[in-house]
Amino acid sequence: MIEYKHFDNDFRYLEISNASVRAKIALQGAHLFHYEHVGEDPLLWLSESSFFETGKVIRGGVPVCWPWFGKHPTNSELPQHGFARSSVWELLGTKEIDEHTSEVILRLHHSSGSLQLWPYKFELLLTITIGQTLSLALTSKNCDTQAFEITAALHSYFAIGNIGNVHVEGLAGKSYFDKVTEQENTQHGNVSISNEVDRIYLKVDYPVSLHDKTRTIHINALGSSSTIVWNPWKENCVSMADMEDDAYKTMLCIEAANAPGDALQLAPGEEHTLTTIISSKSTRP
Ligand code: TA6
Repeated sequence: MIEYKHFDNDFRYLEISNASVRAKIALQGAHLFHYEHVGEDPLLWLSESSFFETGKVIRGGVPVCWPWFGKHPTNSELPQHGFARSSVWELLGTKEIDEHTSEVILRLHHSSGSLQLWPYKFELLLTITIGQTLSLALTSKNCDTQAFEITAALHSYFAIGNIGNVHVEGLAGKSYFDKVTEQENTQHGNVSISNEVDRIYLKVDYPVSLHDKTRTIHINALGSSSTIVWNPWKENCVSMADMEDDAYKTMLCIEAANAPGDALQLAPGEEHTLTTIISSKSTRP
């Protein structure tokens, strides 16, 4: 079943439930902010103090960062991670594929507002397939008469038991840009987190796996060769209005991306799809 819902302030979202999963998608940002297998803990992390307000970004789930990832390369006054996550998308269609799988397709295209921030005509489609496996496929199409460059990320926040007990497998030997130290580095072994981590790994061979005490989450991707790993750690959480002070303990972002260093050029009429495919396996004895 797929239903339209809204919060008291009229902030609209879709609630999806089928035999296997429950999910919620805000129309603002085409933002999947809840996903859980029936009877299990949510797979995606959502901040207890997230905003659900027009124009404010939801903290958690899967924000769509587009058409630039991170700070705008030349104009620091433009919004971090682009405008797709704070724009209201149009619901293009929904489908019950089978009793365990639902599909939602959302669309964003250029408007007078977007052209002021980014001077190109585009169409963006996000197809979210909600089943035992979760997939998000973001198709960017150049509808302009000139080529443009984009960077993008499906900025997935994963829910974990405790940051001290998790590690990320699949990035060993990969080069990364460390945004905390602003240095290039190479990953040795698995990634464990014991302080602020904000890294862009390049030329990644998916899948990347997040091992927690009671489950392993596999993150696969297509049309992506970079992965971001982010945990803000304590001081940054304290300074953020939409994160509890200790929120860093229960979340980790692992993001399929076309990050700076892996930017895409799209010629007029050309399109590209960035997909992340997420599955999990319980490791409870
Ligand atoms: O993906 C990691 C990152 O780019 C970090 O640098 C951090 O700022 C994070 O995203 C969250 O950004 P936001 O704009 O949502 O606060």
